[in-house]
Amino acid sequence: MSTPLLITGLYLNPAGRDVQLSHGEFFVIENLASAWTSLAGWSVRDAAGTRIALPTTVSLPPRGRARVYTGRFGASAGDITLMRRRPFLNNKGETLELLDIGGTVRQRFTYP
Ligand SMILES: [Ca+2]
Repeated sequence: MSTPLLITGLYLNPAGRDVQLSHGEFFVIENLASAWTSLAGWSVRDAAGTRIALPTTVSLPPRGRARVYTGRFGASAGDITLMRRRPFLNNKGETLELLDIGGTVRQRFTYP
């Protein structure tokens, strides 16, 4: 299925706390479209079934990408933070689903 947004990377287990400032776990999301794409209404779901909404106020530029940090602390400019206090990406491996506004699974990304 064609999708404007795609998960292209998972960084599951950084050294230290997984929700620490600027060095925590994250996934990478890319906008494949030639227009800006809003993340509003999109969500991700991990293998344990935890579903997390992406920020409603963020759009990615054409062909743009961003790191989506689990943590609640600030990251570098252009990165996204989910503001969660606890990590959710399984350190031993993870399958992350990307769901669109209608709740349809558009992608399953497994690492490793
Ligand atoms: Ca983790």
